Amino acid sequence: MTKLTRFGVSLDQTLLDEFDTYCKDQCYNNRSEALRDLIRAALIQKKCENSQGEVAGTLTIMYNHHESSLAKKITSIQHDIHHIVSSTLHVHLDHDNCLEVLVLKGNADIIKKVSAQIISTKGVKHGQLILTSSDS
Ligand code: NI
Repeated sequence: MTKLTRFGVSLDQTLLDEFDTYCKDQCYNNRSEALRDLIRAALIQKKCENSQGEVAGTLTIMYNHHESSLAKKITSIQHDIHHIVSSTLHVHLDHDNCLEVLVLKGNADIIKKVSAQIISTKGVKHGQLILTSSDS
């Protein structure tokens, strides 16, 4: 673990009150942990905006497997980027719908492009990409 450094932050009272409410709502026991997480989130977001950045992420999609050739299309896209798809989880949600979670690792730009391609495929009812990085 790296050395902890203390630093002072000046905030107006209203902003501090809002931050304390945020900390309470998010179940933080202290401001420091909440602030660390917010800083990490900002740094990860910055890294994910950089197309050269190496990131990891999960793409969650929900689709109706009865849709003509949809499952085949989604599998085909995944095979095109097999070096980026680390793992997949497929759950048969009910008679019609499938939930799929792809664990992706690699270039941020490619991950964002392919995720958008999958989410926008006709028949995909809902999809969301969450990016993260182990560097922050
Ligand atoms: Ni299924």
